[in-house]
Amino acid sequence: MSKRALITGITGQDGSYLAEHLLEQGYEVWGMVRGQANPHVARLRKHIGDIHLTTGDLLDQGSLISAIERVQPDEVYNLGAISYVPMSWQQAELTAEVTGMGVLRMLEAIRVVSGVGQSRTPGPGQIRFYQASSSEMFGMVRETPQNEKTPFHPRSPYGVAKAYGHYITQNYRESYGMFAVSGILFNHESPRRGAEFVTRKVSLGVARIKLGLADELRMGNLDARRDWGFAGDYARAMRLMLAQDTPEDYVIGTGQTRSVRELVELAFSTVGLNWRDYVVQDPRFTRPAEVDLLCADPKKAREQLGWEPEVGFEELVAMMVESDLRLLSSSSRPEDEPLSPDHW
Ligand code: NAP
Ligand code: F7E
Repeated sequence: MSKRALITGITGQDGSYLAEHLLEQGYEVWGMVRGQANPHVARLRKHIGDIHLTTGDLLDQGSLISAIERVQPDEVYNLGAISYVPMSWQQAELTAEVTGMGVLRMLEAIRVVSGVGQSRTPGPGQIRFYQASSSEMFGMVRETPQNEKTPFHPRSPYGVAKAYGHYITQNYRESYGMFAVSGILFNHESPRRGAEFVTRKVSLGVARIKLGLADELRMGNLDARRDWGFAGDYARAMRLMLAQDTPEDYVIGTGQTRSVRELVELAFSTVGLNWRDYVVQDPRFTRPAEVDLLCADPKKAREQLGWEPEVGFEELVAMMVESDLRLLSSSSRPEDEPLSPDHW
């Protein structure tokens, strides 16, 4: 019998890679999608055919219970979130509801449908739960590199909401014996990354300039440092966490940190241009509070999961720039089509 997985956030970057990976592993894959005529669903169907869909919204407890009742999953991957950090200052309450409270709602849906409570603990065939936690929880870091024991100091409403999701996941594991794990993932990118995030903004910007469609790229803080990996590698880690005998939390990252300046320099150099001729610093893209430095210590994942990233930073940046050059050169792209994450 193949395993059945339910993925929230399946229309996002990670949802697509995880769905592909689980299909390769022989899973029956279900995605939870929200909204009426959500345009992201058509894109998903076009690229990943062999999935089942059910409706639900992390803001709506009843819809999550219905989704779990309908799908009867072996595993739930909770990837749904408002994930763009700057938006979390503009819509802090919504971010808390979706990114934070949404985790509690999904855990409750699993608990209620499974009939788990203080007097009844989960059995061997219980639903396993993965929470998409984030290195943004480390925020103003207390130590470098960051591991599973590093204390949190989130710097945005997004980071605070993710910290709540992390702790409530741990709490349901400890309170009810649920198989619930929190994957603390550092930044991971791909040609499917949303255009608002810095790597994709840069790869699209470089491609536009190279093709003569733009003559500058406006950026925020070039000094911030991140541990950037490839999203496809991180999807493998999610499944491995749920395949262990006991539920534990894991840090997933490459262990290398680069500045936004290094990212920009490398991306321009892949097309033979000097970034200094095109990049303009614009205070509109700086944040009320910044996370200056992130760098993972993925030792536990390496030793216990056998997980290693396969795509390095240089390969990742080249992959993204080449993909955007092809995308922008494509004659089939209508002139008025927005350059959004819709372009996979
Ligand atoms: P993403 O591309 O922004 O995708 C977010 C997904 O959440 C979309 O599928 C979106 O669906 C869904 N969503 C938004 N509001 C929802 C709601 N109210 N109910 C249900 N679903 C909702 O994010 P990603 O990069 O794939 O990241 C996946 C998860 O990992 C997120 O939780 C993110 O916070 C976390 N994470 C990401 C990174 C990273 O570097 N990528 C690192 C650490 C953690 P619609 O199509 O309906 O909008
Ligand atoms: O910013 C700096 C910016 O928006 C990275 C999400 O997936 O990863 C992501 O969050 C850095 C920041 O990602 C621009 O100030 C400079 O220091 O790509 P980003 P993020 O905020 O790190 C974590 C792990 C998540 O969990 C999140 O969901 O780049 N930066 N100039 C800029 N960033 C953007 N977006 N745009 C700029 O122009």
